[in-house]
Amino acid sequence: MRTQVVIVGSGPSGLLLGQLLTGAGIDNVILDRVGKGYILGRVRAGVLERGTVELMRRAGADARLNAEGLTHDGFSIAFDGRDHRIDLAALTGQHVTVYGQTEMTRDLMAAREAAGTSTFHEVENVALHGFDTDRPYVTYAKDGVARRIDCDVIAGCDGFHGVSRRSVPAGAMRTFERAYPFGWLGVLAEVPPVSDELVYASHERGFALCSMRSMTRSRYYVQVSADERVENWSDDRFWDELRSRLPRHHAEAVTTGASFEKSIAPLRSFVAEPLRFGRLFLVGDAAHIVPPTGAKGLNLAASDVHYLFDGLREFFLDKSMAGIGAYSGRALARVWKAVRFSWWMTTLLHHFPEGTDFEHRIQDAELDYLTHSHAAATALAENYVGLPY
Ligand code: FAS
Ligand code: PHB
Repeated sequence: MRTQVVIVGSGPSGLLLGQLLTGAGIDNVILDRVGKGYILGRVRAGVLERGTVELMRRAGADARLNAEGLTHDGFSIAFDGRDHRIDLAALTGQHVTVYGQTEMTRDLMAAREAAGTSTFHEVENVALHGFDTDRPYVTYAKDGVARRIDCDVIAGCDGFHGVSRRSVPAGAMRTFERAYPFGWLGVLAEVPPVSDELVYASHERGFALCSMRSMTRSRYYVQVSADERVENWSDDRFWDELRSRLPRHHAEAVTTGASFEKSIAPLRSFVAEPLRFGRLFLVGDAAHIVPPTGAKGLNLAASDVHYLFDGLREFFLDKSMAGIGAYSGRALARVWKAVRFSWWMTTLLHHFPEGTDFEHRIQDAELDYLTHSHAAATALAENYVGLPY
């Protein structure tokens, strides 16, 4: 088999890139090691930047997003028993859209199927070859049969644990990492959210986040230790702990109910440099990971796709290498600013058990500054809505 671009990974990165390439008449194939059901069963991001929404429009996959996505003009930071609203619209003239990554992925899968473009799910042993030449190819197995796809470019959209980054020769890549001493225990429940905007709560017992997927489906998180196990958390224990970390008026307004998804996500910051290795390009979580505090992971995957698609369109349609040559530098410049913001917001809002009294006072001073300075709130707001591409 031959195609122009092999995309490894059918998550948001791979599907978004595939749709843009198809729309530009650039042939592509997606490979994923799991099935559609497994991908759609993963619960992840919930907040989309304007750039991500625009890419969904360009991908022809924004109909449901426009109909069901919730426009949010602000969010609150709660501490010391009070709420402090960050007015995104007044501070930046922009808003964010609350729409689950699962639904975004579902829409992109439907658009890809409508376009009749190939995705091979439940493949095994994907291996990347010859990407240091101009004749790369990918091998894999499907139903026990070995297969090969010759191509011009490989897009590694296969997430943090994928094969693409691992295929880069030793010494050709630098990585930068910080692990946090805690994770997020998240639940999904068919109950109305406690507020019509998100509430990020900082408390000495730990961080909590009140989010949503709709006005009837809530998404809540509490900070837990890095070694915590989800089986230690009944629904009752979760609701009690969540309410203990919220200001009274929110705690009393929480509608509890049976969770239908409950999982713990570790928190880490990670960046690989560079993002290009000959004809192999790393995209999204294959290249970088951020703690979800700033709602940047999915949105960074989208901006990577924007830069790479620009480059591939020049490469295939204008026969120019300039765009693919600039991809890594352009993408990493935005990645590092989002990594900084996600680290800053995580450090600001979480409780560090090993933290010194000095560090706890600095957190208090940062929150005080943030909620009394227009400049500080504007800096937070412009990062939260998403810096320009
Ligand atoms: P993905 O990991 O989504 O997709 C990679 C795909 O590649 C998968 O389908 C996988 O099956 C496939 N793959 C892997 N290895 C392969 C191989 N060897 N061969 C073939 N296929 C392979 N971001 C936010 O903005 N806000 C959040 O609240 C948030 N919460 C998160 C919670 C959790 C638990 C996790 C893990 C992440 C969260 N994120 C959040 C970040 C998340 O949304 C990612 O940024 C987003 O999924 C990135 O998309 P992709 O780069 O497509 O990677
Ligand atoms: C979510 O709804 O899953 C969500 C929202 C905002 C975040 C992180 C997660 O910062």
